[in-house]
Amino acid sequence: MKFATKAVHAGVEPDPTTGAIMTPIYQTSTYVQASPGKHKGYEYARTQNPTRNALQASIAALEDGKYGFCFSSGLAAIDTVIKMLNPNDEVVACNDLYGGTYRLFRRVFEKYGIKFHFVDMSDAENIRAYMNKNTKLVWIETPTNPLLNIIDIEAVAAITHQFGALLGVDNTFASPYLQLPLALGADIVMHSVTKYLSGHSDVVMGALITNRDDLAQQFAFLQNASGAVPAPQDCFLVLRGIKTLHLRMQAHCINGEKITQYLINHPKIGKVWHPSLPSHPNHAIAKKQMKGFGGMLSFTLKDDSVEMALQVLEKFQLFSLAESLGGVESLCGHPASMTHASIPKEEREKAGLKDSLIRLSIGIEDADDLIADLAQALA
Ligand code: P1T
Repeated sequence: MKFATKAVHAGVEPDPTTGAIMTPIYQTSTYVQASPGKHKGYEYARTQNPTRNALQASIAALEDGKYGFCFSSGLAAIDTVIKMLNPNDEVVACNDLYGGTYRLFRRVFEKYGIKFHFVDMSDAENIRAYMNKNTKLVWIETPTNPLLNIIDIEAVAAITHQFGALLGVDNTFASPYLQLPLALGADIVMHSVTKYLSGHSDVVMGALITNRDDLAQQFAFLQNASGAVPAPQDCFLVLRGIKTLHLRMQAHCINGEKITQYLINHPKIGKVWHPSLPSHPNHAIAKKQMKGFGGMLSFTLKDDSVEMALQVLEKFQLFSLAESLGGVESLCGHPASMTHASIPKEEREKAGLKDSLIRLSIGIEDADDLIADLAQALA
């Protein structure tokens, strides 16, 4: 089945009791049993819920995966992956990544004896120096947040597997419409469903997808044992959002490239980070592993001061100044003080994230209106 058909249909069956074409919101905490252990496949809603099952099947299908699991946030999904590890295990992660992921690794899991290395993976070979017999997981975002670095998934998977470790790919910025990490060798795909999958800025949710039976068993165990499950109404909203994922992503990509072109030709702009640019160091890899370049971009001004960046951010009228991304409406943000404030300044700067960086999540509005807003804010 082609992607658009899966987005509309996968995981969703007419409701067996009424024929309702849309999966109902099964707003229940428990299920009645005929006698102890004799039930219709559902015992308790932390363990299973039909609305969640439909969504999990839909997201698994979109990623060309066998199994999908949903969690109450993207971070809860990553938390589940790290909980498979043991003290003294090591993780090699990319050095540019969402601030909350960095905080989870360093401030929550390090104290349980798990060691994290943050590595520039613009060349996949860079990870070799950090791989050893204790390395159990390589964790990447591509494109990365907020610097839009592109990591060669196939190349990283090959090295990861030589060392017997697992590769997890946070596919939030690309969405499964643009990139399918399992097909490129990843063992685990993760999403902040909050973003493109949901698409309408009204849900916080996470997901894990895998083809491996052993990992699926562990995810199911941890989903139930730790209990960070999403609510049925949120699952319904994401099922609804996914039906237009392909159309939204096409619009995000078209607008993303138009805005990039506008910015690179603007006299007040210093540097633009977007994988569509031939000058992007891994443009060729983006072309190889992605179907389009996406709607996220970052830039700095020629006047590279934080004060000027903040002034521009305050001037936007159509772009809303807010954390998050991937919704139909355009957002702007200041990573250093917002989404990435939990990464120490010296770590941010080592990864190339300046305090003057502005990040845009390009929505699906008319590009002319977005450009007019940029023009007036930059003026
Ligand atoms: O917010 P939550 O659903 O828990 O997802 C965390 C997360 C994980 N991975 C990536 C790549 C992300 O971008 C995020 C969340 N990011 C933002 C809120 C943001 O504005 O960047």
